[in-house]
Amino acid sequence: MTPIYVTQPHLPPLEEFIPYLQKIWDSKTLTNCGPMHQEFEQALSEYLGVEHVALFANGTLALVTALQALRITGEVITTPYSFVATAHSLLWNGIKPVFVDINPDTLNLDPRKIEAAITPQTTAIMPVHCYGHPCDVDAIQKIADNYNLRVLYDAAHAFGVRDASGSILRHGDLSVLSFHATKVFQTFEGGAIICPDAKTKQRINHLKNFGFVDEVTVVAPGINGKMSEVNAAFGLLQLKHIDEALARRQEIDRAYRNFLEGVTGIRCLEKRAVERANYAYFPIMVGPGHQIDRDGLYWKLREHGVHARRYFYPLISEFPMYRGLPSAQRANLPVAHEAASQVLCLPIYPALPIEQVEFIASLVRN
Ligand code: T4K
Repeated sequence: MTPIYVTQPHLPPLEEFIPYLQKIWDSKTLTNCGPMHQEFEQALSEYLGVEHVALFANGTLALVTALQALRITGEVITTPYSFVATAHSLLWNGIKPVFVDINPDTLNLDPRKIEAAITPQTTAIMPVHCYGHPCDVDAIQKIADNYNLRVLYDAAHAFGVRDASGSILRHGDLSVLSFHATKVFQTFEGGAIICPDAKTKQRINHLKNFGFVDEVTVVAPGINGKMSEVNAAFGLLQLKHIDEALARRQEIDRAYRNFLEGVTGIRCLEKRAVERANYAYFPIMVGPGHQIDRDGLYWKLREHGVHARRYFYPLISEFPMYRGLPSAQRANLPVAHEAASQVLCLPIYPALPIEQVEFIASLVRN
């Protein structure tokens, strides 16, 4: 039985990649922001409709650097319902995460609960567009403006998502993407910071290259966060195939919703009203009304070769380096705890045949 994983990268035919590699071989420039890197930054900012893109070796380094670029210190309000890299990027900067509960419908940071968590040490809010569903960006910005806080979006899941006025990545001070192999748009490993102005982009460029401005000038204790030429070249190729991949994901999302309609105790997350979604994940909530609980269903699917994933269980606030924080207490995060105990992300990727979607849905149904 060939396993059906939660995701599988969308790979173009290998021969399409050879001319890109040939160019790299000819130029002998392998990294340090060479021609592929520059071309990919330009192509991405055009595709996404954003001002500036700074490429990174992965999303986590991009998050760590984005916090440095904004000079964030003290306490940052964030969500416990995310991949652990969100909060780890704060600890790597010596910043204290303050967990705030999520909204039960969107599973994103609940703006109604943010104000109560603000203290004199709070300097920023770091929400996550979880599963590529946009946060309530207007409500979050209003709070940030009132309290003079910065907003850094962890947009690791939100490639290509657009609201009525354009890319979701335009909101806040900065947004961070991940191009990891498991993402909608991938460069094997990779990430990016989306930023609105050239000055910030320049600071980010320095920070991701050890702080170098020129051969003899170092302005900050920067890191090595650069994306290599091979990853950037692969990104350029992927861009040519991304629209067909997104369209295929939409078909799979639709098929799941049809096959799962009316199943007692199973809730598909409501589609958010956006101009363009990316169908990055297909989370279902396995409620108490279902015949078996979430973990029972997880193992049942595994027995049939279906590797669904419990993103995001356990909550970040449950891991040893966070659970001692006052904001990590269970009583502070009831919605997040309930979501983490019910969620199951079903396989979704462009090459998944609809018959397999039907098969997976039938296992959930019966
Ligand atoms: N912020 C958020 C909100 C994030 O979700 C993430 C990453 C980050 C920040 C940090 O960005 P990066 O630094 O990673 O760029 C995965 C990913 O490693 C991680 O990137 C991702 N979020 C997270 C949600 O999921 P795992 O532990 O689930 O990966 P893994 O190896 O179990 O892969 C899942 C399935 O995908 C496998 O069962 C098979 C398939 N797969 C995986 C890989 C790596 C493939 O078919 N090919 C592959 O190459 O963490």
